[in-house]
Amino acid sequence: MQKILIQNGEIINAQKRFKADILIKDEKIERIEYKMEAEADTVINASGKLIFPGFIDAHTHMGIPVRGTESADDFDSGTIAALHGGVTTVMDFTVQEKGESLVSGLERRKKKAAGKAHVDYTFHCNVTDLNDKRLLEIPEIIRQGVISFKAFLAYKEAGMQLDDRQILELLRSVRDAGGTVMFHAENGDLVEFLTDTYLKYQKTTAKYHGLSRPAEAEIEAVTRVLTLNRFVECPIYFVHLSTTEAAQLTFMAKENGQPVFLETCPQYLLFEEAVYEQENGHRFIASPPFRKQNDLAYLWMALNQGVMDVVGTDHCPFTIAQKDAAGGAFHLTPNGLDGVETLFPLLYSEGVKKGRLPLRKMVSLIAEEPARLFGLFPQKGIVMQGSDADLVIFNPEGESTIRAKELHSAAGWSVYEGIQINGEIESVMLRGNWLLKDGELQEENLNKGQFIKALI
Ligand code: DUC
Ligand code: ZN
Ligand code: ZN
Repeated sequence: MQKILIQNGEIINAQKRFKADILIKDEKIERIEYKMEAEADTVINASGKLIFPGFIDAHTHMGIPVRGTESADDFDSGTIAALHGGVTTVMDFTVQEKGESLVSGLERRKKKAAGKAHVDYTFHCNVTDLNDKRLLEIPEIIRQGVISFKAFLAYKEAGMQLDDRQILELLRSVRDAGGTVMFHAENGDLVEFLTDTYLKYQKTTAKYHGLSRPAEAEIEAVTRVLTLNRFVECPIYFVHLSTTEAAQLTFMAKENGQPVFLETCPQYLLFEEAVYEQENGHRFIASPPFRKQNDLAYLWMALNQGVMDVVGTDHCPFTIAQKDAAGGAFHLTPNGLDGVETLFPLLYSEGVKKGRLPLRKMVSLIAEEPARLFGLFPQKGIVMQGSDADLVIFNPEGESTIRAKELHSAAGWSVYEGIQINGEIESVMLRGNWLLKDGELQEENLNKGQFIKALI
């Protein structure tokens, strides 16, 4: 493979920023040095540019079944979107059918991504049908390079919800095997009860999506998991936290020494519940729903102060036709939004540029920390000698506006339409191959995404 030398850029890692040249060979960063003397086949001048480690979206759902339909992006369109947003690794989820083994679910998911993905990928293992046989498979899944297991405290109607005994068993088995349990934390019985109550009175508009999934559903679920886990002490990770109280509770548990890690998503930092009362509010349906202004402010503060560990997107978009198919009825509209392409642009523009998030903290949230928590560090998540040459070259000058017609999701629209963005991603490299070069997609390097094994 050819040697590439990138000169004069400023490297932004989570721990430090510095000016240095980067020499790339055989998919790896061979050397980093200030004003390097080196032979190279190609020399790139990155003067005035910021160089980030390839970003990691720790939470995507490419082509999954939701409420009778399938999320619009598969691993092809979804990772084309990812690379345009500087995301060079996506962490997606397996789908376990009723009665299916975890190993079989992982195999099927791997087949869906193989040869289609344009960025690297890993999986978290969904555990939706749990019994003793499934528990015995956990060490084998970890041997196969998948070290995180996801439990749902909601989605009873879809047969995905685990009860408390199952959660305890899962926590113990995963702890013993060296993994992490992730939680979708909403009290599914409360959600089901409130949903049925609203439906009884024909209350089906999008507003009732929020009302049927109140803050208390998240707070109770988080409290329960933290309580149960006191008896096990398995590393746990809450996905898409949306409320002040849940973030505070998890942070207190962290301070008390529980191995607990927290994620939120851009949609919970940017949208309020009032969105559901706008025209076509049902198109913004995602679970958990959006909250109140004070929650948004708290979540930004939590990012800034290190209360949150990761920002993932929960990328799970649907076309307008899919979103509208149930005539706006909240309980039938597929839940999920686009996100993977706008993860970095939104955090940079809404966070860093608005003084709500330090630049290196942003890199921690969407590169180093997800790599560390999910067993990819230092292969991924940092610009360092010996790491994979996954790089984002970013020009901080200029401004633009998010336009769905310029995005790459197959959904064809975006909840982020019209938001102002600072700077521009110029080039993106995956293991030494340019995916995007000076804004141009490099067709010859597509379909090279690989399954990356995570290590405990
Ligand atoms: N929430 C969503 O909005 N979509 C997919 C899955 C989830 O938990
Ligand atoms: Zn979820
Ligand atoms: Zn999700």
